[in-house]
Amino acid sequence: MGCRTGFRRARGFAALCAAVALLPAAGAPRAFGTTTGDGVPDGRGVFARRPNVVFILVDDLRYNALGCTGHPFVKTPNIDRIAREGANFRNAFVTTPLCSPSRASILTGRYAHAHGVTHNGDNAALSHRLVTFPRLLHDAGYQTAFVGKWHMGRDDSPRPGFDRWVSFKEHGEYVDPVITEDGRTRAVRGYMTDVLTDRAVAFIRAKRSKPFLLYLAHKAVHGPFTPAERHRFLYAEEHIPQVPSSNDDLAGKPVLSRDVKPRRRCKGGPKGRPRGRRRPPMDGPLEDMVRNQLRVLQAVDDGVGAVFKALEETKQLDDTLIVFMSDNGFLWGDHTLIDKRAAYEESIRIPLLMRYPRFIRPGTAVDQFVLNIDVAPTLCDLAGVAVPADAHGRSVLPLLRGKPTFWRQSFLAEYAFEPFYPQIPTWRAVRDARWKYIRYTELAGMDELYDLAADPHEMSNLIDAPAGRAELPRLRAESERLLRETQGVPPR
Ligand SMILES: [Ca+2]
Repeated sequence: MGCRTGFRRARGFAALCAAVALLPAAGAPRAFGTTTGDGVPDGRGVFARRPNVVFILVDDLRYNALGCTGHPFVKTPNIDRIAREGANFRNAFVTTPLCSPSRASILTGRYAHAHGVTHNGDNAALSHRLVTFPRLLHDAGYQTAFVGKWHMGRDDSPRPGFDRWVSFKEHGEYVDPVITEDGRTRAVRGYMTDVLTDRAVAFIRAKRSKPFLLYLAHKAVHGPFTPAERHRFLYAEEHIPQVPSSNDDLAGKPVLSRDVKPRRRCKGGPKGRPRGRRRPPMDGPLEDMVRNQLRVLQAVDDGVGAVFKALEETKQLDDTLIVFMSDNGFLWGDHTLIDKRAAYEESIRIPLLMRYPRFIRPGTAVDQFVLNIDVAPTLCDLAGVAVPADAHGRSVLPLLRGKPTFWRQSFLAEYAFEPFYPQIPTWRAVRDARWKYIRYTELAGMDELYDLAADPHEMSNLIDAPAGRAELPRLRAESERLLRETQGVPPR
């Protein structure tokens, strides 16, 4: 099937999603529910003081690009401190590996097929209507600030629920950016990550009588990658290792073998040159791009250090939950791809760290599946705000308490086709501890099934193998169950 037909169908999918989404989500915030429904106190009985929240989001950082998540040479001591003194969620995933849909899922706790932000196009109007956790915390008495990249629409005007708003249009610029700050738009001198960190630190240091929520969403580490001047030559001598699946011959991936004029595909693996790039900073050998992304990350780590310092100097550190996560992973030549969007592990898997010593023991490792849709329920729960009844995610507080609890054993992920990226069609995937089934919903005969226990790098498609055929009915049923449970459109 050609991409034109896929696009028409994808638009239909998006329209259905939008129709579903607007019913429960539009309009005024919902009435609060009572609790997570799993016997966990909603916070009001647990904490004498409601914690402050510093939520730090980075863009396009794959899960293993930090010191604390196993990178061989990168130095991220400040980000690592969050994990060392808090929790590292070692199986964290996004429900859609794409910027805008994932951000809306983080903010609402809902799937893209329900909140309606299914693509990276202009979702400005819809994003004004989302019932977000900052909005709920603001209504419950939190002082709130948004600092950074909203990435849902070109409109940089304040979204509901924020007392302070510092943002910019679309992706912004790394050097001397134009920012909109409490209604005033102007160019500022400096490096974007540092500019945002300065605003974040000033908000932390402000005197106040209420708890606060700081939502700090960096432009970093999105391409094209322009490091801060001080990091320009960092890691110059380090060897960039090839990813394990860079030599995938794509024999079991007919989707990736189609001739659709890919824009972001690295033919020949990391040693090759990516084709079809439009912007000069994204040109060059793959190793240089990876190195430059790590250099861009370094300013984020500096910024996390500045946040720690501000919290310590104002004696708020242990009264503050710090969260660090990415909106999606990133494929650095995995299966010959450079991008996110695909259903493979490095695209859907993210780093997720939390520090809050009043609740989380230092060095906690969480191995259950935790998703981007769990962020909003968790932060509501911790702040003593009841979790909205229509959230699909769940508070992770039971996992952090370390007590046996019922938790999801599988999850659904999804992606809706975007015409500028024709290589990846619309898909829906279900993953459990061992298996992943990827259904390309607009294409016949191209589905994929992987045994992640035997084949963690997703090299061997078992969709037609006896072992795969034995698992397929169960995985299809699980996918449909999860879709129904989250008010999705059942498959044809
Ligand atoms: Ca992203």
